Amino acid sequence: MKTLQAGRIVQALDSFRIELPSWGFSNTGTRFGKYLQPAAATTIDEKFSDAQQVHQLTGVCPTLALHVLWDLPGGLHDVDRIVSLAAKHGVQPGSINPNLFEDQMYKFGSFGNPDRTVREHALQHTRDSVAIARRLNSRDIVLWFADGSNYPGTANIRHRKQWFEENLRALHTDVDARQRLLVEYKPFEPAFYHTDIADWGMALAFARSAGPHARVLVDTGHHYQSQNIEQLVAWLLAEGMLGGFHFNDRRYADDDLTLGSIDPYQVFRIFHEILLFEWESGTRADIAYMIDQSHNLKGKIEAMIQTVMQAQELFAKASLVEYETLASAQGRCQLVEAESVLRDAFSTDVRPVIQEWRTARGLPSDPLEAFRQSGYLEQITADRRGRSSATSSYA
Ligand code: AFD
Ligand code: MN
Ligand code: MN
Repeated sequence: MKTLQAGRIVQALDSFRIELPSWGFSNTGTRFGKYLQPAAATTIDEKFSDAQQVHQLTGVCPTLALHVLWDLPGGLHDVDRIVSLAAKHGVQPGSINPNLFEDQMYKFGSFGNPDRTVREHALQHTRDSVAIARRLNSRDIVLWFADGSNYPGTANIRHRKQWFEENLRALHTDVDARQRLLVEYKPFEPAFYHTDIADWGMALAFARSAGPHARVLVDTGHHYQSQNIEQLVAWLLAEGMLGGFHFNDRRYADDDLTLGSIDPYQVFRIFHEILLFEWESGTRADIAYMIDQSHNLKGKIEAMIQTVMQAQELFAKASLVEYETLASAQGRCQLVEAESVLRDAFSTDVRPVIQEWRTARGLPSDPLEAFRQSGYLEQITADRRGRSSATSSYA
């Protein structure tokens, strides 16, 4: 590999950070049941401890996304505990995720519920979440709604749109200059006829309507089959409205599979659009890279390390695209030449340089192998055995 290429990989790796999800360390399941893992985290302390392992072994996961009802059941009263856990484990609180889908009152929706009192309750929960974020110095509040309907004729789609706009605008007045509302979209599940924020266009419209501190969050598992995700990423970048990602992969639906396990080239193309935008604009895109996975079958920590390593590898590959060569070939409509610029970068084995990058920073060259050798899994399995319970669908 040429020295210049290695230098670009090092620069890319130095800039790349990815957030861990607290819910990725605890037992979860599908609607058909859960396979309990004895080593799964059952407390927020254990979630921080597991996140610490991943960060110490990879060096690029300094923050942990928190789910308000699961990680701060006491709301603002739990903030001091989170602060002390963050100091103890060396991982800071990351994005704050309100829970607008588990409470029985949300049966017919949260922000989109026809009952004004439910909408007001949901708004208050998100306001509490903004306050928690401010106390924790967390910038992003991630808004994902399960709201929708299962049958034609059971919901007034335009009324629900208006109720969302009203609540999002009201919530936005609570957000201070340092914070952001990230509006996430998902085409279906759990609603199967319509979802109130079903695609990136609806999320974009809601974010714009809410106010200047709202952006769109792209969950890579939340798209229809064969949707061109990098195209909408390029649009959101051009519009200055891309807030961040929830990374996972999908084969059929919102499967929360390991990033890049099904289509690594798509993840590379997403990273390419971002890095090309940064090269052309001469600016750093202000994007929150976050993992959203909670494996039912893979080992929780092993799968998290695997995702981080995959993300680094694909980001490093994307950093090798020769932009001048690409622009020239595109300008001359030399299709094979232009396509080959991307394919050459994607085909480059960047792992040796990544291993050197890790070693040079005092990190294990193979974080997965280091984790397997560390004895941490055996230790927590013994400590936690019997405590995992089929509590919540996600917690
Ligand atoms: C589920 C939802 C959505 C949300 C995540 C965390 O589909 O992706 O961001 O839970 O709340 O995966
Ligand atoms: Mn998500
Ligand atoms: Mn999801």
